[in-house]
Order: sequence, then C-alpha cells, then structure tokens
Amino acid sequence: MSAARVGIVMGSESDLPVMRRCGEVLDEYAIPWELGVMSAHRAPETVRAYAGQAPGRGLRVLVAGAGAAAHLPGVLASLTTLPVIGVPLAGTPLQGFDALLSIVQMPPGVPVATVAVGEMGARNAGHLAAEILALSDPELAARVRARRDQVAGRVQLPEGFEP
Ligand code: RP5
Repeated sequence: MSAARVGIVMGSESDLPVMRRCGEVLDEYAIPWELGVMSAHRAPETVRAYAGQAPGRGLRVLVAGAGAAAHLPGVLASLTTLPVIGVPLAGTPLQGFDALLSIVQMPPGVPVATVAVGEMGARNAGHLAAEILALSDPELAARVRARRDQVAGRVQLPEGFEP
C-alpha cells in the first residue's frame, strides 16, 4: 500500500461519519489517505507532533474537520506550511455556523482553505485536495479533468439551444 498523501484529521470520533466522506472522494481519485482523531484543545501536543511529522511522512495536504470552537484547522496551519483544508462541522445548537466562522476567519499569513459546513464540505475537501496534488502529478491531473468533464455532461439544454 502506498504512503498516505492526504491526512484527514478531526477533533472527535463524533466527526467521523461526516469526515469519512472526504476519504470516499479521495478513493475515487485513487489517492492514498490516512485518518486520525486528535483534538486541538484536548491533546494539543499530539496535534503539534502530527503537524511536525506530516511532511516527512509523505503527507502533502491536511484536511481538518472540527465543530464548535473548531481550533484544529487553524492550529494545524500554524504548525506546518502544508496546505490545510478546514471542514466546519455541525453538532452544537449553532449548527456549524460557529465552526464556519472560527475556521474561515483566519488572520492573514496563516491560511486555512475553508469549505462548506458538513458533508458537502467534507466531500469538497477531497476534491480540492485532489486538485492541489494534481499540480505536481500529471496522471492525477488527467483523472481530475476526466471527472470534471463527466459532471459537465449532467445538463439538460432547452430545446433549440446549442452552447
Ligand atoms: C469538537 O467538538 C469536535 O470536532 C466535535 O465536532 C465537537 C464535539 O466533540 P465531542 O464532544 O463529540 O467529542 O472538538
């Protein structure tokens, strides 16, 4: 089995059902990935070690899902220059709006590429990770292009209209 190129991490096991969707998308592109649960507030030293070792372990993109105050993506981004994609998760009475604002509002200099709340975001994190990796992988770039061409076919044109 090849070494993981994408690390999918999340703040709690309760995030797993949603974050698994990111892995499913990466599987469609045949991108090896790994998955871990680590909390920025419950186990900050584990997060520090994971970020520090990530490049040497072959990871090229990190996807971090978190709910509530949702520190995990920003903390990871502070500890590595690998691209970090943040997935805001619902689960509190604020339904993910809290996590969305927390993750998307990173001050300049330490970016987190924030995707939509919940399952839509987890899936898009997989697609975005594929596009980032495709920049240095022509075979993957062809698979990314092929999928885009495939979804472009999902249209219904009005009668008499030719694009
Ligand atoms: C965040 O708090 C996690 O990412 C999760 O979305 C939320 C609730 O965590 P648990 O109380 O289910 O462990 O840290």
